[in-house]
Amino acid sequence: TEKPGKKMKIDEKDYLLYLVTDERFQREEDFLSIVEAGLKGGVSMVQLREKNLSSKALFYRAEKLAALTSAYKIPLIINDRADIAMAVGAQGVHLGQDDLPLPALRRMVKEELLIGVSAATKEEALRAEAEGADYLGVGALYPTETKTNTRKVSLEELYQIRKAVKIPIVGIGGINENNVAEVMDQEIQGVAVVSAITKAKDPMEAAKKLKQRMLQNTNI
Ligand code: TZP
Ligand code: MG
Repeated sequence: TEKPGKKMKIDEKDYLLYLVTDERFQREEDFLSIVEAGLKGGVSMVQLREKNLSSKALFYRAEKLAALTSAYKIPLIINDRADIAMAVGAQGVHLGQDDLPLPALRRMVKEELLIGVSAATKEEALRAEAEGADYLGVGALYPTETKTNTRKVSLEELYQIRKAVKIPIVGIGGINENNVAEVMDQEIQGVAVVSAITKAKDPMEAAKKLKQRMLQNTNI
């Protein structure tokens, strides 16, 4: 097992099925057990994304999640909060376009954390890559109830972004078992989902099904 706080080696394959949490959209069941079911079903990376917790509550949530993901040897990314990522020994932090500028954050965290960036245009993608982002989340590819104020990215635009940068890309926004194959057809490294797993009756089966549909895709 990797020691918490030690930078985990991230492989392109780790981006395949990226589970993003959002407690508002989870069934009335223990948060950690849903994530664990996802991990058992083949989730390869996890992001803690909680917008309504105090710093203290978020820290404790992150600490528990870090224990779980490190037991499964799966990278953990914390949305917005590099301080919490460092404090719990997570592997990375994820930034939106309105969060701290990447160069400023990089000066603080050096190479201790991966930095992922959300991008919805080729310009944003190219800038993030030039500034040293480790991966990109690109979307929203489909309508989603999980996030308001999303920007629409078409599959064609996703493909153009894929051609423009070299760093790994995960698609996001309304991805489910019915559309995951056409998303992977854009030659990206993986998909990030919230509701397709966390709102499923059986999160482990949902993760398995997504993975199965992705692996039927000959690009991977
Ligand atoms: N960023 C763009 S769309 C989105 C985020 C966080 C929400 C994705 O959630 P879902 O439930 O997989 O559509
Ligand atoms: Mg953010």
